Amino acid sequence: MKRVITYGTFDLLHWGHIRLLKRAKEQGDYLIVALSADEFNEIKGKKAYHPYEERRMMLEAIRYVDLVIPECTWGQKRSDIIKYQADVFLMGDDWVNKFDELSDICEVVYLPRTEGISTSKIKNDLEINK
Ligand code: C2G
Repeated sequence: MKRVITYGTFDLLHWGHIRLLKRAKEQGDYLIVALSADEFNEIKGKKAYHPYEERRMMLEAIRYVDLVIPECTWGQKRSDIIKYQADVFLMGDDWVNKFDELSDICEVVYLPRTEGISTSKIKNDLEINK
């Protein structure tokens, strides 16, 4: 059982997120998503449109996702990987090299982001066309 873990806010869930989760699941057999809590988003300087519970419910409805846990701090990744016995830590490549220090305890994988879609693009496009 190869276990993969990934982190994010996943706000205004879109096809770029889904492609990331699909490819993440393809790296193993079990996918854990550490979902940014609302309080952590404040630390990240992000204000999610959907609160944590709704973002969690939407992620849990995705066939590629096996478990959703809260992400509350930047520093929890190492203990999460140990606690959940993750074999692969995976992020989109906007984070490339940012988490390489985790490579002593798991495989670190960065996948190409999906071009042409993002939560901020959705917000901007809706603002322009309203
Ligand atoms: N993503 C992607 N393609 C997009 C948009 C997002 O592949 N068009 C990926 C990101 O690279 C990330 C995941 O989808 O791996 C979630 O994206 P966000 O919700 O924007 O996550 P982020 O705010 O980057 O949070 O501790 C890490 C942070 O929690 C990551």
